[in-house]
Parts: sequence; C-alpha cells; structure tokens
Amino acid sequence: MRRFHEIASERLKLRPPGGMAGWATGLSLVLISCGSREDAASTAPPAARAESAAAATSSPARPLEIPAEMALIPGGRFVMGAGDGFSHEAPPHEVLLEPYFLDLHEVTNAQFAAFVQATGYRTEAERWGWSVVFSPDTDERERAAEAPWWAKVEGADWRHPSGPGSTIDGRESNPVVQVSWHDAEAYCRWAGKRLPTEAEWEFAARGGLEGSPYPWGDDLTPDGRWMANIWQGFFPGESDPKDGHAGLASVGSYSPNGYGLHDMAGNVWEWCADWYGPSYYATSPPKNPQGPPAGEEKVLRGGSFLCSAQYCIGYRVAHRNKATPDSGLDNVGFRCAVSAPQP
Ligand SMILES: [Ca+2]
Ligand SMILES: [Cu+2]
Repeated sequence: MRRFHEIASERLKLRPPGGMAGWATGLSLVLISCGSREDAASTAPPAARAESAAAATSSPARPLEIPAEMALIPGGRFVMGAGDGFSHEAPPHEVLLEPYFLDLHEVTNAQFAAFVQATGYRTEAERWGWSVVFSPDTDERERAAEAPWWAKVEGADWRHPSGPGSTIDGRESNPVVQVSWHDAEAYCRWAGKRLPTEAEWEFAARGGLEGSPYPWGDDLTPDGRWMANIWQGFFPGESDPKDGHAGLASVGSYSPNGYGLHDMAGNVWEWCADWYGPSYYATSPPKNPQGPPAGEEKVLRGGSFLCSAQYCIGYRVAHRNKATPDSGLDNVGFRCAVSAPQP
C-alpha cells in the first residue's frame, strides 16, 4: 500500500563535504503492486507510428529519420559520474552508448492528456486519491518529518498538481507532474518509446561537453544569466525567482543544450528506466549500462524548480536522485527515448 512517511535516512547520508543536504524529492513512498495494463500500441499517436514504421524499414542507405520533437543523441564514449560530488556519483567511469533519440523537452500536460484520452489510463495518484505537494506553509497537513515542506494532499493528481482547486488549465505546455514511474513508463510505451537509461540521460544532459558540471558548461550563471528553472533564495522559505519562474515553467522556456535538449537541468526531475543502486558505478558494465537488476527505487535526474545552490544542487549533470516507482510529486516528470535503428 502506498504510504506517506519520513524521508529515508539513507538520503541524508548523501551529503557532499560542506554540509549540503542530499535531499531527494523528499519522500519515500512504499512500493505498491501495479496492475498490468493493456498494450495501447494501436492507439499510439501518428508520430510514434510513423517512427516505428521508419525504424522497421530503415536500411543502411537511408538517412536516419529523426522522430518529431526528438533529438538524435549520437552515443559514443563519455565519462559518467563525478569524483567531486556526492559519494554515489563516484567513481567517474567510462561508458559507451549506442545512438538513440531523446525527447527535446519534458512530456507536457497536453501530451499526457492525449494519452489519457486515448487509453483511459488512470495514474497512481488518482487511484490512491492523494499525492505529495511542495508546501512551505506550516498548516496541519501530514508532513515529512525531516523535510516538512512536503505535504500529503488528498486529491492531488496530474490534473490538480497542488491538490483540489489547483488546475492545469492554461498550463498545457508545462511538464506533467504527479506522475509515478509506472505512469511515465506507460506513457512512453503508448507513444512507441521507452524511458531513457540513467546513462543515456546523463550523456544527453552533458550536451557533448566534457567534464562540465552543467548542461551548458562550467558556470552556473554565465554573464549573470539564469540557464535553467531552479530555485533562487534560501530554500525552502524564501523564493526569489531571479530566473523568471517561481514554479514550473513551460517546457523550452530556457535555452537548449548542445544536443538541442531543453530543461535537462531544472523544471522537473525526470524518471529514468533504471533501478537506483548507490554503489552501482563501481560495477557498472562499460557498454550501455541498464542499472542494477532489481531495487526499491527508480532513478530521477536533472533537478527541479526546487533545487538550489545552497541545498541540493540537483541540476548538476552528474547528480543522482531516486524515489520509489509509485511516488508522485509536483516537481517530478519525465521524457522518453527511442533506440536509434542499427546501421
Ligand atoms: Ca528537467
Ligand atoms: Cu533539489
């Protein structure tokens, strides 16, 4: 059963020198069983059908067709992880990836609505009747003991990200939130896609740069410019939205990285396919790693609008986070990948 309880103590051990708390999305939600879902491939959107048809019939002579609103990520070798960050980002290690496609932006409310319209899918938050909402107030709602800015809110779901009375009307281009890993996986499957692996996500976030901490380079704010939708001010009490957004931003509000990808830092955390393993990098296979064979939490990447320099610095390209696959929060979303056809 989905349960709301304290932040997992293991998260609090993930502090880099200097005392920055390795907060996650905040909560550990106990895994629930997730019923099987119908394969909705027949109702896949035209773009996905065209893409899979192209993939099925491609030949070496044919130029690679890039699916709509996706980028071709060339693959190759890169150094994954970081030696100067959180302990689970080490050791930095070389990884080799095959080419793949990745969505240019986080999946939006409009895109998720099309999936729900076509399939009648109900998210885990809708089935359980509640989800987790960022709420720095001090009202009576149930809160995470060690991260009291997270509240359990009845009636919070993807259409009501902050609970009853909140809406996504007029926010069709915002990233969908309050979607669990299972929900994200179901969407990607319907679209003829899949979630990216953690390695694919990090390779893509790096945008072709080597050793830079951010998708755009080495400086957080080059020439004083904010490059991502993150938190400014002292977290969580003070929001000082110098980047122009106090909450979620429409996808693509900030400049893309070297691969044309938007919001690989900030806006929403993004689900990856892999189970999370804190020491996985020590034993990760060098070619196309898929994560540990089993686990309790799935990987989240990229940080969200709640990530700040003085708190979690979650928008670093090497930063790792995780949550149980039934978790839903108002700062967690996803984007999808597709393997590129083999030449
Ligand atoms: Ca993001
Ligand atoms: Cu953060």
